[in-house]
Amino acid sequence: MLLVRRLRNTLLRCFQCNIMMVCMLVALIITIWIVLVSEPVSTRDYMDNLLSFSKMDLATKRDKPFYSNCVDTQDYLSNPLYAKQNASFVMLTRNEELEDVIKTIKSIEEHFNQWFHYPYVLLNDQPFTEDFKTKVRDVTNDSIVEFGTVDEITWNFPSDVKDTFEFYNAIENQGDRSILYGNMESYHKMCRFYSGLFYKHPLIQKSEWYWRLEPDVEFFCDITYDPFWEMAQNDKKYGFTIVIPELYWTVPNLFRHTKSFVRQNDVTPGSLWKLFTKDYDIFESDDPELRDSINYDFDVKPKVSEKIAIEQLLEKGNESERINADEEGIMNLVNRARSKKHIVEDKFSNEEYNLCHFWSNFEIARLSVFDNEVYNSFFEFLEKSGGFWKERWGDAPVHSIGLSLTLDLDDVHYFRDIGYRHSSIQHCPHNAMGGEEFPYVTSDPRFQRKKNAAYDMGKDFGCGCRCKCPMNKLDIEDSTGFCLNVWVDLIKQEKGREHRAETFNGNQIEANVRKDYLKEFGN
Ligand SMILES: Nc1nc2c(ncn2[C@@H]2O[C@H](COP(=O)(O)OP(=O)(O)O)[C@@H](O)[C@H]2O)c(=O)[nH]1
Ligand SMILES: *[C@@H]1O[C@H](CO)[C@@H](O)[C@H](O)[C@H]1NC(C)=O
Ligand SMILES: *[C@@H]1O[C@H](CO)[C@@H](O)[C@H](O)[C@H]1NC(C)=O
Ligand SMILES: *[C@@H]1O[C@H](CO)[C@@H](O)[C@H](O)[C@H]1NC(C)=O
Ligand SMILES: [Mg+2]
Repeated sequence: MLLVRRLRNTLLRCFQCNIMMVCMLVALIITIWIVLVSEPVSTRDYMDNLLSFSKMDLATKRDKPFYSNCVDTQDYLSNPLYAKQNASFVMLTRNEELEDVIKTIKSIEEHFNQWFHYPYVLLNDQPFTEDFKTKVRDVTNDSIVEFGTVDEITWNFPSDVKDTFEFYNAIENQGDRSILYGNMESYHKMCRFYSGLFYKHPLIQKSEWYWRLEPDVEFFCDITYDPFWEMAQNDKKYGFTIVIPELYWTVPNLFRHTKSFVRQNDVTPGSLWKLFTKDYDIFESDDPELRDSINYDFDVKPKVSEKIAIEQLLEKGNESERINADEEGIMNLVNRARSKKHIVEDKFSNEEYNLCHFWSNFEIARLSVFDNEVYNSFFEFLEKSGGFWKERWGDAPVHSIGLSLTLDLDDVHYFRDIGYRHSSIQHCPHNAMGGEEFPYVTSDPRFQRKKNAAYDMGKDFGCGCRCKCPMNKLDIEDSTGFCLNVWVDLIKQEKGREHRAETFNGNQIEANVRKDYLKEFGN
């Protein structure tokens, strides 16, 4: 078990630095070593122990599922305290995606909206066809559906860049470098639109809240309460269901520009900032060189010893005094002179983007988290930098980092109970125990289920309601748990005192090392 814990710590540290490849190699070697040397344990067991969040209770005082079991929806709706919220579903899509749009709407209707009847807003950069509209209206039953077009001025890049050689060259170049979707102009437009413009659309502005959908997404559990209402009741402003790391080469300069924005506008980020940044300022010391060169806990001892040994060497200008102990100092000096300065590549004033982001194809949020002065000027700033075409900034990292300029951790909710799939990534929670007491009741004949429809078995710490998770698919909580781990780590700490890394009292450590050194070598 000690080995497993050590391996887990190594892995976690690895994800935090940018030399991921090297670390993964090390992790691989350690794994092979463990498998060969220690008692035989299957790899499967290791995976289970490594980051098996799906079996853990992640609820804390600061954030937990609003309900940890099914709710009697009829009861819920008739409670006089309940009020339907000013909210709508939002989906940007194309005429040719009709089939996938229908799949999504059927899924959300069956699992949630047949009871709550929130309206839909569908947007497109082209006008929707009559056929598209009719077929979408068919599946939404009595929910209101509105269709909007994104005008060309909003959809296109600013006129001073959109037809330039640099623009096409940059986009083509990203294709050459195999950046995912990098050479698709329309994908860049979509990301830019979702990053800073969707919430300005008149149809979206009609609501206070939105729930973002995409074609071909799937919900696995019943959502038997109203997420908008619960968020309002619990002072939550933004909800996510998947948090994962971004591909580095889509956003190499996003954080650099963010830091410039923060500095130029004197912004004080909220505590959510900690979820997305790696803090390298772990060594509290009067020595700026030590502060800068110590980035990880394993740097502390070697860097401080090196400094003391060199310092002692240089202090002894008196030749006759040079004793054997100085050899260590000389070796250190030689090593330091030979070594390249250790660089954490993306470190800006001791911080780095850790690549984590809320997977924004699912979002339940207040529009005001984007439509405010700070976020709007942040978007303007990013737009001027050209990163939406020079690089392939996704709306997910832009949303996440942008939100953290104003939001605190407590403003955010993890919808752990919402089972969700988009493309090949999915989150599906364990069912709560005792869910059988809450039968499924439908009024819509299309969603009739067999009397004893089979749902997953309830498990300890489960929070899902009537989930039917795909078999043999590792949950994202367990397969890519690094960012979720950061979230859990932060949200379990006391408000206002969240730390991401252990910090060191540098002056004290330095004094102790000096004392030991003098005891051993001094005269
Ligand atoms: N109208 C329109 N919608 C688009 C365009 N590109 C992407 N979208 C929509 O934007 C969302 C994200 O695009 P998608 O291709 O699914 O990206 P992915 O989910 O990141 O793979 C989906 O809802 C698409 O329908 C476009 O050029 N026009
Ligand atoms: C819903 O919110 C929007 C935006 O804040 C507002 O303009 C609209 O009047 C609200 N509608 C209702 C019914 O309260
Ligand atoms: C070297 O230091 C010793 C002891 O501090 C002293 O006695 C000696 O005179 C010094 N020699 C020189 C050359 O400065
Ligand atoms: C629409 O929903 C209502 C209840 O909300 C139901 O009575 C009706 O049968 C549904 N219509 C269709 C076409 O499924
Ligand atoms: Mg998609």
